[in-house]
Amino acid sequence: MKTMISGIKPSGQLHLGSYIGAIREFVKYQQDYHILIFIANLHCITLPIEQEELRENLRDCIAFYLACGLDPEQATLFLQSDVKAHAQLGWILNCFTYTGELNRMTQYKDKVKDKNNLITGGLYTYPTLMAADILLYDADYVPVGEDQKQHVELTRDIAQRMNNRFGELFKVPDPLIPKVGARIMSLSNPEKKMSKSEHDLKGTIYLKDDPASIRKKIMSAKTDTLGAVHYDPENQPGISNLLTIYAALADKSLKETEEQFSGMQYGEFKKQVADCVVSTLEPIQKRYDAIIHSSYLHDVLQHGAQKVNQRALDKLNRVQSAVGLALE
Ligand code: ATP
Ligand code: LTN
Repeated sequence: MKTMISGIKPSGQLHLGSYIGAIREFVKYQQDYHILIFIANLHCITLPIEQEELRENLRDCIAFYLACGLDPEQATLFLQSDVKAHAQLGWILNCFTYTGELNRMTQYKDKVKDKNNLITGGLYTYPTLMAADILLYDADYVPVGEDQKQHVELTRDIAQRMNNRFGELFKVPDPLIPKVGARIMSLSNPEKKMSKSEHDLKGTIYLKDDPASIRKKIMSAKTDTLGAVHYDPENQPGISNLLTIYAALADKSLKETEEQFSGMQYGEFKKQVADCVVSTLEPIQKRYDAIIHSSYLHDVLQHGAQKVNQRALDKLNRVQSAVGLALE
């Protein structure tokens, strides 16, 4: 069975983009792959965050993983910082990555551009920690949204570089990007990615939003004056984004979805998209409410970390030894 690994960095509230681009994909794959899904908590402190907020986000993240359908019997779910080898391998990989490579990371460049951000060393070297997350487990595939593709490509470069120098140390992983929904855009500004870090309340559908707010956000989503429901991200980014959301959630192709709504008024189209989002999120929220305060969340994470700890440690030891860090 092939191995897959992915994680979410819950530095804010999870949203429809996190669900469509990531969590839903994890759920789809869990039966057919040996899948490891973690909470990337070490990545959450790369930008300032209050400790109370972070703690709440971690709890939410594991609760949403489960509420969205990840099954701890099939998928291994754990908290990144519970498996100490991530940070340790991250350090080693840091020393085999060039600053020129880190300077090219678009996510980093975007964060630097925002003058409100304090830029830490952690933010800069974040991609090497992500590479460690992946390479520790010899993952074949990394299911991620479009924005993370560049980080997986850097991971491949680091793995190949170290393999060339030290022999076959790491499996070189492939990114796995969803065909539909790899980049859900903001509803209020469809030129920008729906994101938890932008504080774009009107443009972001949070997984915790109640049905009335979801409907309100979708009904007031920015569209255009062309008056035709077409998939044309360049000229009709708002409509194309709504089509993508519907297609992804209804498990249909974009072409089929476009045909389904062709000739419909924008108001009616939006109403149907809203119905689809609400009917997807409502059962998830019910399951979330039922588990959010339970100690089951702890148990799942503890069990997950126990399952992977030794494997991660073995890999770390092998790398340390190959690099010359251990006595013979
Ligand atoms: P954000 O910008 O919201 O902080 P992120 O990409 O930096 O998000 P995560 O929340 O950790 O960080 O992303 C988790 C996964 O969800 C990643 O695979 C990412 O590619 C995917 N993802 C995030 N936002 C979207 C989106 N708007 N559309 C599709 N996939 C997304
Ligand atoms: N960088 C990712 C989260 C993340 C991740 C990973 C995803 C951290 N480590 C390893 C896949 C594999 C993000 O911001 N979305």
